[in-house]
Amino acid sequence: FTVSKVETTPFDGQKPGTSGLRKKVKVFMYPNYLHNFVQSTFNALSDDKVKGATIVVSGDGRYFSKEAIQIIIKMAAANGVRRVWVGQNGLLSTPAVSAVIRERVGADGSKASGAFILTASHNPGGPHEDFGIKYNMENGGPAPEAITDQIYENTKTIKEYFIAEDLPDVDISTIGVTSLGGPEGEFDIDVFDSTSDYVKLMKSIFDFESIRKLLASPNFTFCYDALHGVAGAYAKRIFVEELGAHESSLLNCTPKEDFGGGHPDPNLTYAKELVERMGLVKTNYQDEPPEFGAAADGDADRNMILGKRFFVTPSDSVAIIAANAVQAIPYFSAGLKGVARSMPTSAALDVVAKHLNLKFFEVPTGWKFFGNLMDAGLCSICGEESFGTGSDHIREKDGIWAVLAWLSILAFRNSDNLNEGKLVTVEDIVREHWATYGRHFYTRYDYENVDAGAAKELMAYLVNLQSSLPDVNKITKGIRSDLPDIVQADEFEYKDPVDDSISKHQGVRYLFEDGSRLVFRLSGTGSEGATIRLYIEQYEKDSSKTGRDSQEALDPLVEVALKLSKMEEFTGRSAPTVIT
Ligand code: VG1
Ligand code: CO
Repeated sequence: FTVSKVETTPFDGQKPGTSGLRKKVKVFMYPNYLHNFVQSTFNALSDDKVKGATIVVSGDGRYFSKEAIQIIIKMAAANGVRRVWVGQNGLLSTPAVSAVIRERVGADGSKASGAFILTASHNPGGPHEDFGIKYNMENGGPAPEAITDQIYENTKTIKEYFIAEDLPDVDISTIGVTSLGGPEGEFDIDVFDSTSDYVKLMKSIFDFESIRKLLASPNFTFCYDALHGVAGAYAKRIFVEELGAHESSLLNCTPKEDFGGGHPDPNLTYAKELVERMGLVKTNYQDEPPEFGAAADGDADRNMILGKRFFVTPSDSVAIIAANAVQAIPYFSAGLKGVARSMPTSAALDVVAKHLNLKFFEVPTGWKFFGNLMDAGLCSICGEESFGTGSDHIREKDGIWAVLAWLSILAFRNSDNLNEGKLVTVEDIVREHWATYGRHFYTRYDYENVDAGAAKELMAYLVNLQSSLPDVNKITKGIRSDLPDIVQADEFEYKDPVDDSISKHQGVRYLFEDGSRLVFRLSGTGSEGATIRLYIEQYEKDSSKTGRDSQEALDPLVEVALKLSKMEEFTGRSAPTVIT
């Protein structure tokens, strides 16, 4: 093949958000739009990560992925990359990409130095929906802000990109290596099985035999919903082939380009079929709900954990995994190095860390901040309220891992009595946890696709308000006199303890004397307008009160949050789009 230098002009708005660049498919299809971003990424990387290097290109299989993969292969060849690794059919979950970067060794001993991940995660897919791209580094984690800032700078000044236009399209449906000659020598495209590296890693972390026994027990029933995302490919291999679950326990496990027209977001609103099956809403379902249910998002890094007629909040989930990991999961048997959560995630994990005397970190939203801690050996388990949970086995959150972690805890707790009558259920485990550590009532309100100007004004208003505690307290007492004082209000700022980098403006927080919190921030993953997220949390230590209904317990705080922020006045919305 030969290398062409193509002239181009910059596009506005190619700033990577919380997790890469996400836009409507039709935007990505503008001539040169994807090309500019990919070249800007290559230009932001040091030479050794491009010239002669091995990179991974794959994603959740959403609409436009196949075209994008061919373009990136041609641009990689033209930029001097030596090898491109592609999951079969272009499919790799986000956690599998991370695992492949860290674990896979090519036939010639090569290792990957990074990856383009093609996904917009939980955003819908299809010709009229979203596409996305992000770059992950040598450690398997998302590019740090220094790199994403540089990418953005490059997109603003880009004048040319390089592409091997005459390189034939590669058949990515067939496993095998294609070698082609270019001006700088050989260039390989290696199409490999999407699941095997990941499955091998999972087997090294968990005791598959004990999970297999749990799934085989007549007392235990199981259900997994991939919401038509890439998780389906892994669910079949792991839950059915390796662990013996019945094929009928899998819902929507064939990956589709448009996620069946749905919203591949594992929460109580969008994972409707699973929520019905698990008995969380009244339906015509006749069958007894399964004991355990879980769902994933489009790229399989998120998870929702459900028990029979029972929802586990993601903030509780990470705390419970951390509290049980050493006993229940072989990978952690030597102890945990530390734990971490994102700022808006509830403090359930903090209480576990204190009890178990573990190092603890609170980082801004987005997985990239956990990676530095893990690379420095400071953190083993971490999570976010947004249905993201993971550990230092990779540098991304990991939906299937979270399910295996819960199955391990259930297997461990039931190891003596599996076949005699009573099962220790998901609900039992959560209620016991609350009895020991107290409960963090938690809810998140999302106002999606709000006018961007109005969202900015609301945030500016809150930032300004936050600076005077007496004023804030005067207002809140006027709304609900029964609430405790707000003792601290600020804009969250994070100094990375490893590289001392500082991230500012990470959300406005109002902290109450009793540990309750209100947090406001703007989403960084949307593709249109702005999304305001409001996070509400209340801590209850009294075990006679931890069983209360969550919405009821949070009612006073919700009222204060909405009135204090003048939410309806600013946004014109009387209700959120989604509540999780
Ligand atoms: C959201 C979540 C955040 C998560 C991010 C990426 O970001 O709140 O916790 O890390 O999505 O997840 P934001 O900026 O929209 O609040 V994924 O599964 O979309 O890669
Ligand atoms: Co995701």
